[in-house]
Amino acid sequence: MKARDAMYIGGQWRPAVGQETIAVVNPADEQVIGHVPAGTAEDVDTAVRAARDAFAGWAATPPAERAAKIAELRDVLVARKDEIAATVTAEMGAPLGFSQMVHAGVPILVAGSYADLAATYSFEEKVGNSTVFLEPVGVVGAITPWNYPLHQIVAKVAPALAAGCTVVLKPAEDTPLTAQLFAEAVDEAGIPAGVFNLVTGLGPVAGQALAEHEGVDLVSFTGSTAVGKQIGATAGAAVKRVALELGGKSANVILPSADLAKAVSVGIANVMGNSGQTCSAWTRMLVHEDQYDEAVAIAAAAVAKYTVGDRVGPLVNAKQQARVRGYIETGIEQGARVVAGGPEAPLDKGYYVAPTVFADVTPDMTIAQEEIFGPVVSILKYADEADALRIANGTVYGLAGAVWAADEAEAVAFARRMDTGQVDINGGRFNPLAPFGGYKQSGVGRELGAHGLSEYLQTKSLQF
Ligand code: TXE
Repeated sequence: MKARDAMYIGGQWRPAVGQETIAVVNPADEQVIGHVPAGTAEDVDTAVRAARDAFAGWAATPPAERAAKIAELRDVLVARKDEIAATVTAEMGAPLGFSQMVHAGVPILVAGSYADLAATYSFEEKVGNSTVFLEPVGVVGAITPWNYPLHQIVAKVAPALAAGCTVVLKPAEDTPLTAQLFAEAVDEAGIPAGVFNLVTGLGPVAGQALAEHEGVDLVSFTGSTAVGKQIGATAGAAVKRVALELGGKSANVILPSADLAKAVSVGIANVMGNSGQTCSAWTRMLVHEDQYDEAVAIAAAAVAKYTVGDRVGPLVNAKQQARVRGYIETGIEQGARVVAGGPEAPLDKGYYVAPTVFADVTPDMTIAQEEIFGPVVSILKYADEADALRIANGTVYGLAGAVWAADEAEAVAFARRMDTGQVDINGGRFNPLAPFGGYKQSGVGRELGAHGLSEYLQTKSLQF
């Protein structure tokens, strides 16, 4: 995918108002692979106007027709799957196999699920003597991160379009090529001009202008908790709808009855995938004290299989690499024991971090509290179930998690007491229809499935 020096607004590729550009870097070899426009508030304004102009027509388009367009978009994503995978790998570094399966594969499932939902969802309900209409909120400002460049876009744009909203997207500055490819796919699918618009640019410039724009009715943001709080405050002051998908520090709770070897090795795999740059990653492994040493040994053996460069890609940029290495150093300073990996960069070139496992981690340590966003697992010890629950719930986050037990009902009972939005029981299996989102500071609102669609709707009731 060759970088375009234009932005997709009102159904056309147009140059930005200013001359500034953003360099796109391949994190595996640190080479610049292209430049894209750094949009400004003026570009955002043009895009929001285009989305506003397109809104009435798209909102009035019958849901079945919107569904057909989303299905066409899904088909284009299928046809361009290899190109998507190669682009994601080039700009954020994930191994190609992972990009094909996850970065290109999952958005196809999600787009398909919204093609189905748009066709079947009840946009009208009867309640007593009232009819309730579920109407699109309006113009959506979508701000997305780089960790799952296409998934994060599709998880916002597909439900917004299904609901009848129009969208202005500001993707992460690290991964604009995937966003340009998505805009091409929207165009190819014949989605009407202005329904989807793309403005590339820096977060504090284009992102902030989009979040603050008066013509935006709903801001949907995925990214850091710090920026999410700021966007939530801005939206609150303007009485504007907001959806926030923020950080996580998810617990992988291995109850004593579980298959220990499986729970530990799947737990390691869960964090190593995407080099730990997953908001829902099970970064805290909780093991009963009687099984602790055995679990640490299994984890050490499991992580040894994750060779750097081959199975574990680089982090997205130098800043994230420095941040993660800093967390590893903090872990050591605070007394955690390195079982594998460590802070040294494993390769001379590329933003790599060694797959790292810490033992003897206590709940108050920084590495057990803050989101690291790298290939780093902390193994914590618990004395009994009450202790495990206290540790699991003992962070400001509540995005995801896992529970393992011989008896499913035992795992479910524990999961119900966790303050978190999604829990995998004995490994779980990805479900594109399952609502995803956070308790506590992990966010506001849900993505995916019917719950994700309802974020983009507002209700009007007529009494008879
Ligand atoms: O996030 P930012 P960064 C977490 C993770 C990571 C940390 C920092 O812990 O280490 O955040 O990552 C846009 N107004 N997550 O610095 O800055 C920005 O351009 C409006 C978790 O990359 O939040 C990008 O499009 N927008 C996470 C998006 O926000 C602004 C995924 C995310 O970037 C803005 C990514 C502003 N003032 C990071 N400043 C998850 N929940 O999956 C930045 N942006």
